[in-house]
Amino acid sequence: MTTERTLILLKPDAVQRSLRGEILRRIEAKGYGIVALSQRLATEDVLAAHYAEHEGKPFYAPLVEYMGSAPVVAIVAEGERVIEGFRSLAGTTDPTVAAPGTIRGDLGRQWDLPVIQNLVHGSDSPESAAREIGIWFPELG
Ligand code: IDP
Ligand code: MG
Repeated sequence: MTTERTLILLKPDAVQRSLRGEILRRIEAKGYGIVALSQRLATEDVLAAHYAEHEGKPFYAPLVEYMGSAPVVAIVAEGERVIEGFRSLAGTTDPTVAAPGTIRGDLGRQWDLPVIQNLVHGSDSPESAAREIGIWFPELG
């Protein structure tokens, strides 16, 4: 068994639309554990570190602006292959084409903006997870 951890963010649109409970329900129903959870207004420094891989892309500035525009909920979840498993629960990046049954496919809708408001972030590899958990929850490092 490969128990691992991932960093999940409930983005500002999820918080503003009161979808925290619905999204957490899906994470818990899948059987993942919640190791840490906190709602906060992310600083520009945290967002710049978190999204460093996207610097220079056309959606980078609107992405950082959107993520800092209202509180997010940062979560560390744990479980067998949770990194891959949460990405599967979340669905593909664009909610319009994300499969029904996924968080983005069932609940996401805003795509016609400079940045895709797609409710959640999930780490995409063990290396990203370790790096992102260090940014959002340095005390867990
Ligand atoms: P992911 O969240 O599915 O891993 P990434 O490619 O890592 O997708 O992009 C990070 C975030 O940047 C996305 O979740 C979305 O909010 C935004 N984004 C990605 N690609 C685009 C785009 O082409 N236009 C606008 N926003 C985008
Ligand atoms: Mg990504």
